[in-house]
Amino acid sequence: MLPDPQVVTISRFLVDQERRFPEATGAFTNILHDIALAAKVISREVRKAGLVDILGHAGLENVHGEEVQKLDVFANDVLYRALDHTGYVACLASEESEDIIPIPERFPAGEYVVLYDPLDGSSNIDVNVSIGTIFSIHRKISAGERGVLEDCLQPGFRQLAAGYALYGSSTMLVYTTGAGVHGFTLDPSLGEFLLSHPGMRIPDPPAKTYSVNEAYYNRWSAGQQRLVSWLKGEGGFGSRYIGSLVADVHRTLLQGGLFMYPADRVHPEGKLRLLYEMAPMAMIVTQAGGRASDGRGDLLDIQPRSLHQRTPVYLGSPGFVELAERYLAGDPEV
Ligand code: AHM
Ligand code: MG
Repeated sequence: MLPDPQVVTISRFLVDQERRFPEATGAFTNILHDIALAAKVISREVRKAGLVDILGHAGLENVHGEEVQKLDVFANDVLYRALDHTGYVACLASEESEDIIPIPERFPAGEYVVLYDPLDGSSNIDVNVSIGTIFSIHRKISAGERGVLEDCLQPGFRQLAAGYALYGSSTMLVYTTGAGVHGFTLDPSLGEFLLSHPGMRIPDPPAKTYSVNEAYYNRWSAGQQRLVSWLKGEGGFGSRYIGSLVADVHRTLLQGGLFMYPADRVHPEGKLRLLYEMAPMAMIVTQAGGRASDGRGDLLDIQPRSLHQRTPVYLGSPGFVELAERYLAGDPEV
């Protein structure tokens, strides 16, 4: 069947959105466009991941005598090469790189900073479970021509845009620029992201679902233990945990619920990264009518101190996040 010509591609959607802001320079639209292209390239490679056994392993040569890259290294490279030369970006930061990634001197630098986790959950690749790419965009705040660390260490509420690509049973791109959350599904035959989820909102009433790695129960604080005992007991909640952040957040966005990665004895700061993972997810969820907290207050308010800082996270339907905060604070009323 032919696609309906009235379907909206991501390119058209981005241009239409830009027209609504007469002062926009187009730089921002171009960055989002470049990220969407990178997501398509990564998706194409992820779809081939199951074939590595017959085509060749990372670090080895494949049957064509070409070096095979690990997928997370590949994804990191694709994003870098999609963004480094365009003149729109001041500097980059990736979960895969220890320091900020400067724009090479031979290319012009721009006004925006892009932070990303190129392939989150990559340990899930071998078992054919969904994985994803996460990104966050800030405006450069330092005075120099090129971006510096300070430009990357901005609190989440200053993000101009955030999004993720989910390589699931379909590939989706979900993003926000602070005017709602919009989701696009990749039509592999057209090679286009098509608008499939305009104006995403966390449903109310939400699914009564909690999502946490409960194997860590014995490492948790008493408040965290009481919270989960209540959820699955009196609260009547069900449980869903994929162990792949983008997929767990995506489900929470579509169905509601409470996703948690708490601090525990082994991960005193939590496991997930503030800048590459949680600040962007927090912006998306908040824009969709939900909340994201570090267990004490809004995650978007945290002032980062370092690039790879971790944070505990409680994210999803606002009432559930507030309940979690009350348990963690030892509120005797809950
Ligand atoms: P990674 O950065 O090593 O890929 O780990 C990130 C992943 C997330 O996708 C997921 O939410 C979390 O780790 C799961 O951790 P755990 O196995 O401790 O439950
Ligand atoms: Mg990650």
